[in-house]
Amino acid sequence: MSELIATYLLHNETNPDKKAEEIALGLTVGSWTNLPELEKNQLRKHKGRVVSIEGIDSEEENKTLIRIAYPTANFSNDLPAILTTVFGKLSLDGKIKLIDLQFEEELKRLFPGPRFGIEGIRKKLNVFERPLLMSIFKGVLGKDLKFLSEQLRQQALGGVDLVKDDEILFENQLTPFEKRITDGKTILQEVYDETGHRTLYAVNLTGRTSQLKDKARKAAELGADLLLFNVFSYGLDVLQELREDEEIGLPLMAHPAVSGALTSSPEFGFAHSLLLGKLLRYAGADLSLFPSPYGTVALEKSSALAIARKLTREDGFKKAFPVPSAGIHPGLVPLLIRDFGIDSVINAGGGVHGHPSGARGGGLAFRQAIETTLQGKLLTQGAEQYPELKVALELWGVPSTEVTA
Ligand code: 1AE
Repeated sequence: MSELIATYLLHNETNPDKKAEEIALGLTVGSWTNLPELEKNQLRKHKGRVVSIEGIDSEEENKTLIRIAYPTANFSNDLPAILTTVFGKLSLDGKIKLIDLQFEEELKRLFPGPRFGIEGIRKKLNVFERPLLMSIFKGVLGKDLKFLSEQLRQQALGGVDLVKDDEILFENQLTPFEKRITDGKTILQEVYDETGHRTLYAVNLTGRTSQLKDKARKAAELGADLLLFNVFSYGLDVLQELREDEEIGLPLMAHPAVSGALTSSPEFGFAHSLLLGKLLRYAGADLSLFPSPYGTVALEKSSALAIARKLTREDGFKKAFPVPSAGIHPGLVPLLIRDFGIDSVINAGGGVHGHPSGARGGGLAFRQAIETTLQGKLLTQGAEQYPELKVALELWGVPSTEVTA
């Protein structure tokens, strides 16, 4: 019998064995024990199974990891059905966190995974030997296309590989979706003709769910490079729908907006690595943004690394880019490369636009920080060679324990 195994973390559960059995029963056949023999036999193949119960040593708290196997016959092959089965009512039932889901091969094959993945995005850019650099439009609400175009040009001239919309830029009259794509293409082509540097633009796909596919298809028709998507404002299955649509066929960049409400508690919700790592990858994200351990909105290092692992380990799908973000400046580059390796994207908004020489200077400072780090040098050494990096380090500093990657 094919099964999906869910791992949960229980806090201060006085009788974990009983709780585990209640979950295995309650989330599947419910009142199985009280039914006549014939019905019991029919229901047996649908009952959940307690796989393991494991106490975790902790001085302050009593924690238990339990694993429950759910027959795949209980649900249809989609994430809404799977999540409702393994964490539907249960998510409301006390201190319980869903840590992981283990899919058997047969079930896993029904999910698409990234269309392009790390390799496909790298091929589009022809950049293979370093982390990619991404910047974010900032301060664009209420601004027109002329403003956006100039900001895009400056970012591209700074040598960034990707520019993404701010996730809070929605459909509006001053910078409509379709014009952002077409004008953006013109600017980026001009920069490419001038400098030979290719930058791709991720446009924010927003609006009502019923209109997303048409909008995304139009984006593809207009030659958009990538789509940015606020997955957790919509749902993982909406991401999967976009991924599976052959007329769209664009790389998908998943923004973590709203996900903190689902992941941040140590006692409730989903593990970061499950939601922002494994499930985003299964549903088809090519890039996943999440807070790095170092910036303004920081994640615990172990959580950030666990997300990256789920995005990049061998799992039968293409690998997706980890994008540790939020409050990133050039001084943090060595730490990011040390922790996330070269198959990651360094992503910054304020750290690019806040550079005293503007977005071009900000982009250059990041590229210089990456180059210096990959040469095995300290940033302070790079600053002797590169004025943009020197200014950035003076402004934002270098972590007190400077590292080479
Ligand atoms: C975790 C997402 C980060 C993000 O989307 C964003 O806009 C960051 O901006 P900065 O780099 O913190 O200015």
